[in-house]
Amino acid sequence: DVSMQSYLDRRNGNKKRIEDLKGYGIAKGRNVFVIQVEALQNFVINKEIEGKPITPVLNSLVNKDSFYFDKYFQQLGRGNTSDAEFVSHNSMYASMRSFSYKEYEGVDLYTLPNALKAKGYSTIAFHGNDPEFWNRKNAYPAQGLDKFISVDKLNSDEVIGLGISDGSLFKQSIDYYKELKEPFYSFSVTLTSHHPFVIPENFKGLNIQGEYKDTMLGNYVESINYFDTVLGEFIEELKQEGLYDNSVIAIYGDHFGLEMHDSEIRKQASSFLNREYNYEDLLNIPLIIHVPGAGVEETISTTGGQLDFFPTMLNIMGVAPSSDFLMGQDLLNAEEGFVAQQNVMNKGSFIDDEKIFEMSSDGRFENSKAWSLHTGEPVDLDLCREGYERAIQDINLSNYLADSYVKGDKVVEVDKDKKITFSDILDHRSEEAI
Ligand code: GP9
Repeated sequence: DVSMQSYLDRRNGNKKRIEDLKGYGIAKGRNVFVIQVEALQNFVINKEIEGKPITPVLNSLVNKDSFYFDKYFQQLGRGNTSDAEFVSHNSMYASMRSFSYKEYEGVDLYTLPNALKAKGYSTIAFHGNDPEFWNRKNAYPAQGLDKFISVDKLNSDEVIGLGISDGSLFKQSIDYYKELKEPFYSFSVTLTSHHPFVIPENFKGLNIQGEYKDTMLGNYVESINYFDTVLGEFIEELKQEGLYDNSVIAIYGDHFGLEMHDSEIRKQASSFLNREYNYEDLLNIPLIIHVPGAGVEETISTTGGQLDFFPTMLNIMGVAPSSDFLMGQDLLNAEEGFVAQQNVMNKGSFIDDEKIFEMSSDGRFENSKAWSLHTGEPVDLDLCREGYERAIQDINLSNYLADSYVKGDKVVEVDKDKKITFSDILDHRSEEAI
């Protein structure tokens, strides 16, 4: 694929050859199921409570035909769940002025659904609440999500908490798949594990009796276990309908569920994890990309985040990005990981493969904190200066690019004489450029 190679040449200075790319094209032409899971945090994966696995289905996916990204982090702006969607589909930082689906409503951005549509895919989204919630109804068309199935088109036969139960949503989605032109891109946003995580007794599969019974942590893991159970049923239905073998199923969490700044919840989570519940657990969400029959079983521990989802999926789908304007990187082939934060942690904070840097709320670098991602030991702030500057520049650059799109500029103009391309900016990362 010549254009993928030319993209790599531009982005990586010719260091990577297409034939050396891990996972390239392993799901080419398959139907894509992306499931964004409400409040799914990474610590539940392969974890037990009272001797029972919390996520047996996700655990089994992790162990077969999947890439599992265990150092994957949320990256939101003002729009919470909807920003998880926006960042994952657009590989751009979310807006902090307003929520991204408002800020960029109707703006013609290059997105994962649009990239697949250009390859002949049909697209559909499912969500068990009002179509207007987070302005999805108005934002989805330009995002490339052509059909939007939400509460107005669904049977509200089973409602839990904020909307139609995940089990019912999955079951009802099957009928739509039967009618859709293949190949298709399906995007499901789940709801049942929404705060405060209380689900009816007869939906609880773990039957927690000990110290976590009826606590926030106990309710949280019950609701995640419920999601896991209905995910297993969904996969069985895909198998029965002959939709499983030719699929790729990508599952990730939208954002944290258990608040770290609530002392009681923090105490419960710390005691459950047997370590201090901190940002590295709070912001860590799992990403699992399951490719049935592909024979890949690998845990990728390069630090990444929702910004990296789009380029990673393009690699797996064997699609060359037709834009240089992706802020993230293909995590299967990245040499170094880097995730900037701007919402839960102050702007300038970042996580890389070694450490977490927490920018001080007084805006003074010297009052900030940094510690090792692996040992929790303090890290010298001098080692964080470069990452701090990059975190700010990346967010500013992304916002600048998004604003250019809003204004309808296709080329980023830096000064009156010079048109600068994204790869120029990437190479120089110069503050003046933005
Ligand atoms: C609302 C749902 C949950 O549509 O997606 O949103 P949240 O409250 O988590 O942002």
